[in-house]
Amino acid sequence: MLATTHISPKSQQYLQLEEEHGAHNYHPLPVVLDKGKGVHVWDVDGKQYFDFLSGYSAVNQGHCHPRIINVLVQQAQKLTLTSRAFHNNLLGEYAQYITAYFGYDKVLPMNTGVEAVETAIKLARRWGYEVKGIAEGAAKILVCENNFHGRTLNVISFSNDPSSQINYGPFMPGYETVAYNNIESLRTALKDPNVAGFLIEPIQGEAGVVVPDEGYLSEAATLCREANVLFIADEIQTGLGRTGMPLACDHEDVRADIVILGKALSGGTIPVSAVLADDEIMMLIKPGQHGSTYGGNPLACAVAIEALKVLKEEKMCENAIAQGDYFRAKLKALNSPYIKAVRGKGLFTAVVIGHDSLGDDAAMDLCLRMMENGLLAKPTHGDKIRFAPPLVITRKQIDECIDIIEESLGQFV
Ligand code: IF1
Repeated sequence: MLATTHISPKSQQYLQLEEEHGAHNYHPLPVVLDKGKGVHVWDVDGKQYFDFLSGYSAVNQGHCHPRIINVLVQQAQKLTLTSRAFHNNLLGEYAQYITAYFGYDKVLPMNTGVEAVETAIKLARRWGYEVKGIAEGAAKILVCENNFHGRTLNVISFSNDPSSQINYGPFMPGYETVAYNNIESLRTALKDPNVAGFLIEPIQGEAGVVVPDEGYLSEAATLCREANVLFIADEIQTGLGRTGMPLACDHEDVRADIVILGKALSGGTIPVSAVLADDEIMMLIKPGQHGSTYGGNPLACAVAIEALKVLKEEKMCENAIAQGDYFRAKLKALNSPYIKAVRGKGLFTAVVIGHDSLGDDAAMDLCLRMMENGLLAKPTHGDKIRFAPPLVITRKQIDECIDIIEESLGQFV
């Protein structure tokens, strides 16, 4: 049974406005936030919370990081958008910085994560026809079961989550699903000579922080190379320090043919995404064959450079590993009968909640109790709760959060 939550009159006013005038395409926790700083957010009544969702890993650097906000404000007062009809003074500097940062020849700048996913799929198909020699219109992209790559019609075409797909058809052809973390399933699918690319989340986020077996990513990359198929890593949620490395693929020294970035690329300020690839792939898109109004705008370029600098200079990857390992160890040490599993890498953790005495809404019930106790997290797919605080969290703050989680579990009935 869901915990009863107290919603203040002030919060109620905001919820009412959303309810009346906004589309009902989400069901958020009943909390209204109006301030964020570092690992904390505050609601309209001034109550402080630890943010353990981080905007779905868009706020890795912490809310309103001073250096990123300063660059945002400075650039916003100079030049925000030129369109790509003209050059601007920051795109070249940004392209040089991010390609050197990750070790690729070129970057194609976009805005939202799904736009970058769409871009990567177009690149892979284009490569399939013009380099691999697949017959026009026959190119296939392999995707994983329980994937999440965004919500455009093309991308939901290869989702197997009914809530993402139902009554949105007809869907785009050219996709084949393989089992995640299953080398034999991939090996079989790669026998098809029309396969151009394999699109994968190095750790599946929405599916509940599903970490593949050690070695899976590197073996999958090897099979793709042997089959002359592009390995496409969607690092929108797993990248930029979340798992303790610049890219989650780095844990296995896998160099994807195409890397997709988003979310924390702007430190949670404005939508900035990017596709990285070498010339053999990236130069297949000629002038006028792809783009977007805001892609590569000077404001995004300035913010993204600073967001990347901050990650490195403040050693957020190292902190993600240290604090993430500590957090999971402390969670397991609770020995709670309600925690069935704890998994993750870096500061990307999920727990599976369940017990005979609990109903199906146990994960949401626990999230509501944690909210009352000062920590915000949200269930994903029923019984899993994702715990992903900003990468600036300290050990002391982890201890405070473990206490909140323990107290909330203790209130479970
Ligand atoms: C929502 C979660 C969902 C992503 C990966 C691409 C995108 C995402 C691996 C698209 C976006 C967001 C979307 C947001 C909630 C959140 C999410 F997985 F992070 F929890 F939905 F599954 N690849 N994930 O995680 O990026 O276009 O949104 O910038 O749609 O509810 P986007």
